[in-house]
Amino acid sequence: MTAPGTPEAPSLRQAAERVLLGNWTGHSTVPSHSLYPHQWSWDSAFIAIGLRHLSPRRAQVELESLFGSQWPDGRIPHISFSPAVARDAYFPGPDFWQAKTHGSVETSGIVQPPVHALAVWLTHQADARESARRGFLARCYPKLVAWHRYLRTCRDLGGRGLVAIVHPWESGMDNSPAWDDALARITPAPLDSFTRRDTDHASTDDRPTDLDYGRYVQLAATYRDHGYDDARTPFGFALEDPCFNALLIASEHALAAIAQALGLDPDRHLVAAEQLTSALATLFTEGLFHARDLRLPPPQAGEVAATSAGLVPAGSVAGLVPLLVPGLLQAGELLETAAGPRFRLGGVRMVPSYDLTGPAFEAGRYWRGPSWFNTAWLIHRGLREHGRTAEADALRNDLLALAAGTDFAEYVDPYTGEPRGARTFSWTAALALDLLS
Ligand code: 9WN
Repeated sequence: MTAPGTPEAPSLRQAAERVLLGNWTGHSTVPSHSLYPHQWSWDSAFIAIGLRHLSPRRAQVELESLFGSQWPDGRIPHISFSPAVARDAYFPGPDFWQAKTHGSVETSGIVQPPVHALAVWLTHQADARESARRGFLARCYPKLVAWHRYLRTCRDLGGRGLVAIVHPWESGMDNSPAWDDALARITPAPLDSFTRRDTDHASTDDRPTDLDYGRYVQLAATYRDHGYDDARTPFGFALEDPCFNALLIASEHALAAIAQALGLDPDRHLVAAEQLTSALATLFTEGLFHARDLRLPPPQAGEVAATSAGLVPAGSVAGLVPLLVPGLLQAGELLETAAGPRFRLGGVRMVPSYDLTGPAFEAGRYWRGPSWFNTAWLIHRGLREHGRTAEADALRNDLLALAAGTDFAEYVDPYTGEPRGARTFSWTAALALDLLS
């Protein structure tokens, strides 16, 4: 369904640019001054993808300032804290994470999905001559290689060649129902041991619950107390997420293009992409990619395992994101699922974050149903990748109409389009700008 009243492109473009200029801090962009007043990892990648149309130079600075917080082991932390912001403006802040890697940059210790190589490549292409003159790709390439190496070695916790996330925040889809069963095994930190700040700025109905937060805090504190050492931490939560791994594949393809542009051999990246793609296939069942729970207790005698492969039954939008993988063998079945009753691509205001028919569906609560602009952008890219132009055009129009009609909301009700969470949210503006360009 295309929402009526798609605004004139020039005014929407200007409005999106105003959001990005307003959220710019001098070297990077905050997702939202109120709710998220620091630099977030995958946000910066999406933001650069839009910002490149406004200022390729600024998009480069955005990404390179994020890479400035990279750890010696190659990880790119999910938050890079701004020293200009009050230490308790966001929870958990720098005092909780206690992670100062080098220099004076304070960061979190977990990661987010690896969209960065794709963002670097797209940013370079926005002004390839000037980017080459500035040595942008040459500086980013070794950092991206180290980042992917970290993920493919330290985070291959299942030994299958897929990356595992060790915290729901690492998925970028914090309270997705796909994490519910795994989280239920985690004893939450006492609620009086921390103070949330998110609910100062957004309705409690639109956010994760206190119980979720207790578990998030517990998991992060365990990792922190083991020095963020992947070999030593007893991870109670470890899952292979299809979105995270599909983005790594897309980024390996981008790294191959970057290597080629630099006159280097792209083969190692193409081989990595191929290996990841065949490992990703083990997450496919019943028309959708599902997360694999690496901590699933073995079935008791006489009990039948939920699925033989340890796959989580909950279906989320993360399972559709592999559509952007070039040459994906499962694309046809995945497209059927996307258009079917569970996700109703083209039949609701924008693709929902969780199965519309699922038992945990909530139209307004964060990643438990609402439609998000970044996942719609990724699926739009996947539709184009697989030649589904009409569906891609319709999703593009839906995204633009909703961005315009909600003052660039963070997420929306998939049925009504009602805005939820933050407004003037950076990646919503950036990705709208990208689709207008
Ligand atoms: C925790 C910044 C981030 C996004 C995530 C989104 C939300 C943070 C939070 O905001 O997560 O990282 O405080 O809820 O879930 O995808 O990167 O926009």
